[in-house]
Amino acid sequence: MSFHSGYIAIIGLPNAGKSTLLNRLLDKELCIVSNKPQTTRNSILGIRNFEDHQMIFIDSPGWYEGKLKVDSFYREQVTQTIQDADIVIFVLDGTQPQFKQNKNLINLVRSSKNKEIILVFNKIDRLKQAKMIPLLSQIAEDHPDLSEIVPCSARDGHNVDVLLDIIKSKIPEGPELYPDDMYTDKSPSFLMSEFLREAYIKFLDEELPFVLAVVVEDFKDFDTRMEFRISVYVERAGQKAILIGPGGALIHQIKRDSIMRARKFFSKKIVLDMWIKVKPNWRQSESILKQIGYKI
Ligand SMILES: Nc1nc2c(ncn2[C@@H]2O[C@H](COP(=O)(O)OP(=O)(O)OP(=O)(O)O)[C@@H](O)[C@H]2O)c(=O)[nH]1
Ligand SMILES: [Mg+2]
Repeated sequence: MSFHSGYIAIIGLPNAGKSTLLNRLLDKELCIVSNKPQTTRNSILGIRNFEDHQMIFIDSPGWYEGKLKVDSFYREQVTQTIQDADIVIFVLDGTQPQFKQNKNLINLVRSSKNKEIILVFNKIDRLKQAKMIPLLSQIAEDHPDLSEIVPCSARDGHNVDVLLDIIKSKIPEGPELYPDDMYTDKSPSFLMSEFLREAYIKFLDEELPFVLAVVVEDFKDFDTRMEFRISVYVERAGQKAILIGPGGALIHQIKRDSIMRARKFFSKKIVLDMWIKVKPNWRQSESILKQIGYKI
């Protein structure tokens, strides 16, 4: 029996539902999700093992044409993700299917040769059939280079099994690329910092979650317990005060939420020692981005 394996990139605009879809495809809450755009900052591998094939999904940051140093870092991650892939899943928010904003990203995918491109038309739970069908035929007509168009709901899982079958039929023959007990390339430290960011995005208003960086300074893994020492960087002292909250209320809430999430994910007791620190303009400075763990 031959074995099949391949890399499957998941790309699209911010908030399209890429990370929700990846979690569905993996059947695991690996990636953080929120109703605010620009939640994902790093490309993350999620590996799903079957008897005769291995699917290696790559979640990526939403494509955003912002001017900050950090925005070009995110775009670079998307470009790299596409290059690394055998198959590209382009996730389109079906409730806002604007192709104008997707134009540069579509061109980027087109310029990478020899890849199967699957368009996932997502969030169909929020769409009426009658509205969807003409939209889908228009997309098929305008984009003849698409291998498949799959209407899906990443949130409720509708058609995700169909998508898995399509992916399976397209992954090339190849060896097992990762050990069969491995489900991601990311360390527990990385995942813990993501769970913290997810909690901050949930509890803070629009802007603030995006000016913070979570860095794990120390991590210890025991049989039944994980210990993390973490710094959270913000740009100004006023922001630090907000993150701590009156009488430390917010910091306690964030800790409680992310500890619960991590405990469920790792099935271990979680000990979290967390400090908020100020580093002015970290998003603009290459050296600070490097210092806090962004590889540029
Ligand atoms: N109704 C509905 N909502 C969805 C669906 N898929 C994702 N969402 C919601 O859309 C929002 C964005 O989801 P994410 O998975 O974080 O989107 P993303 O594309 O990874 O976003 P970035 O990481 O910011 O680029 C969240 O509120 C999700 O719950 C879907 O199929 N239906
Ligand atoms: Mg995401």
